Amino acid sequence: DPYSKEPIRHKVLKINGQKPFCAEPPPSLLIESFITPMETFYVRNHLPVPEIDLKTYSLELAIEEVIKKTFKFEDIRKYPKYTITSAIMCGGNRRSEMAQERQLRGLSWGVGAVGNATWTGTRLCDVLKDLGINEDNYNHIQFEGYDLDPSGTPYGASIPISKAMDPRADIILAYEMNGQPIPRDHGFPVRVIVPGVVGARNVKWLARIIVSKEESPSQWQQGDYKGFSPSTDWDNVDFSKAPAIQEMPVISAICKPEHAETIKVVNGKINVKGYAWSGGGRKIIRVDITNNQGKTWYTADLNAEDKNAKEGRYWSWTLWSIDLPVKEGSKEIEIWAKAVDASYNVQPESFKNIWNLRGFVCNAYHRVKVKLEH
Ligand code: MTE
Ligand code: MO
Repeated sequence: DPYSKEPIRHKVLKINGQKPFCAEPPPSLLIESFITPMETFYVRNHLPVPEIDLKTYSLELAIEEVIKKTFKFEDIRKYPKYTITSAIMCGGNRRSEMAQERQLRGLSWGVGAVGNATWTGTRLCDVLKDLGINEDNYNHIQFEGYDLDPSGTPYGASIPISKAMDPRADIILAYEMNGQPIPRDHGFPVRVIVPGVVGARNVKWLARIIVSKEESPSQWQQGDYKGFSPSTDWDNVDFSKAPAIQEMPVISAICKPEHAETIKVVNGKINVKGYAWSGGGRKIIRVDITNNQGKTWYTADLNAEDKNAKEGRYWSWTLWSIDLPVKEGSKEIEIWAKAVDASYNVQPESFKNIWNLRGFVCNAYHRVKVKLEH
């Protein structure tokens, strides 16, 4: 069994897939702190977790097929050390809600396929600068992991070279998560963090960085993590016709109370909490909450703690909270949330017209129904 040497995981994680391991924390726990603890950070593996010895670990840097450098762990650490705070979100986060609209294929994620952590390491742009490449001659930076499928093919993904070489993109070859060595499930000893970009490009257990004219040939770049129209089905889908998902759109979720929970009304109000995030470094500027299908909108208090983030480089999530008024004597309430980002992008109202066959970018208004106790 290639899965016999998996790490031990926290009991609180809700398991969506055992082999490969995929799991998320419960919503109320998810938003308890601005920085997500490593133990309860969601895990999305596609293959068995590789066993890597720091002493023999190496990272290859290649231009097309030619290996130019081989770094040991210490070589990576010689570069100036940077720390950023960034959320990572799976492209399938909140897929279970889209699946209720119409059947689709993919793991049934709730709202917990996201986490916010500090990442410390070497900037990708510094390493690429040392390779002496001319950005005009290439188009993509590919990443390969040490995790292999049964045929020996590694997990892989790529990002555009313009993004990879931009110091303002804050892309980190991270060797620490929340100030500790990166745990095995999250990419020990080195993973790439591409802030504001879909989780799938944040390759763990980094084995190889390839400067190329082409995108990563991997299944996860070419034949997955792409979006389509609601009328595209498995009979007519052509994955070569859609671009790979990179930056994520604006999204939010209500995490407390959870759907179907019973909660106590205090002074005519209930406390509602959640997160909001947008890709591409676009800060969350507002979160709107309604208790009556949008006839009245209330603005939530934002708790955007990443005070050091510069304009256009807000990679963290934003936690929000509101004391929402409820109608006197009402037994049930449906709460909706929608977020607005710095470009005034707003979430779509429903899943109907954004449904796609693989269930990616599930960012419609989040809706929960709760029972009230007066
Ligand atoms: N990197 C490797 N090598 N193998 C993987 O399976 N999964 C990707 C990405 N990087 C993956 C990977 C996906 S789809 C996501 S959403 C994130 O890692 C999840 O990161 P996490 O498990 O640290 O939360
Ligand atoms: Mo993912």
